[in-house]
Amino acid sequence: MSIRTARRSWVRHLVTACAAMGLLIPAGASALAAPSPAPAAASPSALAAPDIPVANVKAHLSQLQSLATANGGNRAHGRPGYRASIDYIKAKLDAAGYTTTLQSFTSGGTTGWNLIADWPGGNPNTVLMAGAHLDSVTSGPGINDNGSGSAAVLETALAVSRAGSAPEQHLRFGWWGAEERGLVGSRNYVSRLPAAERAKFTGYLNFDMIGSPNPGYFVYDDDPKIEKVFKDWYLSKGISTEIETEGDGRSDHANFKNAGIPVGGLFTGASRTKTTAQAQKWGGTAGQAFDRCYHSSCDTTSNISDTALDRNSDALAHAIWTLGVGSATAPRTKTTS
Ligand code: DTR
Ligand code: CA
Ligand code: ZN
Ligand code: ZN
Repeated sequence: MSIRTARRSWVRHLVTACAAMGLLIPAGASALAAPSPAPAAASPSALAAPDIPVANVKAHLSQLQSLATANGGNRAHGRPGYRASIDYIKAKLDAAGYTTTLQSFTSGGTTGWNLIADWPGGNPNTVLMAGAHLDSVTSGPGINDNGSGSAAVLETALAVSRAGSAPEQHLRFGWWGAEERGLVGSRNYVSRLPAAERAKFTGYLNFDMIGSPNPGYFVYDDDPKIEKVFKDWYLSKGISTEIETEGDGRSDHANFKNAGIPVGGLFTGASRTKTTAQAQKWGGTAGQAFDRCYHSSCDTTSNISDTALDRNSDALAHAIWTLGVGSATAPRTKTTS
């Protein structure tokens, strides 16, 4: 649904509702009827994010698993499984009304791609971006690392489309190539951003490993405002969090941070071991790695905590709605993507 159509349907919905409450004089009624006093203008408040159906996120993971299986068991840079992953996500976004761009680069003598998706509308001078690396290591399908982040970002982008949002800020989503080769794709993207474009970014949110099977709930502490949005959401769900300390410079947000862009994100842990204290507050198994299949062939769809994936997908959507959609009015939610 285009934004204009969505706005018209929202206005029709509003008019019908107001007429039902006697706040409008329906066409044909006596113009002399004393109209009820106009309601106090509702102060704009941030719209609540929709729930992100974890079943939808898992369906994307199943697709990524199938693409790895059909292409030598991985989705690594320079391998057919990676380009197949890009094509899958791009097709979903094109069908949902996004403006998508494939950005190519070279790493190790082979071509890689970033996929950038812009949601039409929003203030072009304020850009909020969420991203995840889509490539896996060569040794496995990379479902937690990082199908989890890629699928959650995709489903949140589809939720923006389903809601027909007319966000305050311009929303952009990105899937990076060759992260496992040293944050190559995101570095290429940031380096090609003109300074004037970089200045428009209000934030970059990174999601790399957000469904670890023995999960921790770690929040990046790079930007206090973004960090607070995530921590407050978890607090509201009664879930404690810890500051992410393992990843400085170890994922794609580093390139945005180095360019002076506020960054944040979520992480559920990799090869480090969960402590007894952490197991007491988060559940799971103390003395075991957060993800014992990190960078291994067993990083398959069986290597995911549905609870962690669901929580982090919802936290991602909450951050997008809080930081980017803002108080913009949203038309009636569509039922299909
Ligand atoms: N760079 C990720 C794994 C990783 C390890 N520590 C962190 C901390 C925060 C984000 C990601 C990571 C990878 O191997 O793809
Ligand atoms: Ca959910
Ligand atoms: Zn990795
Ligand atoms: Zn990763």
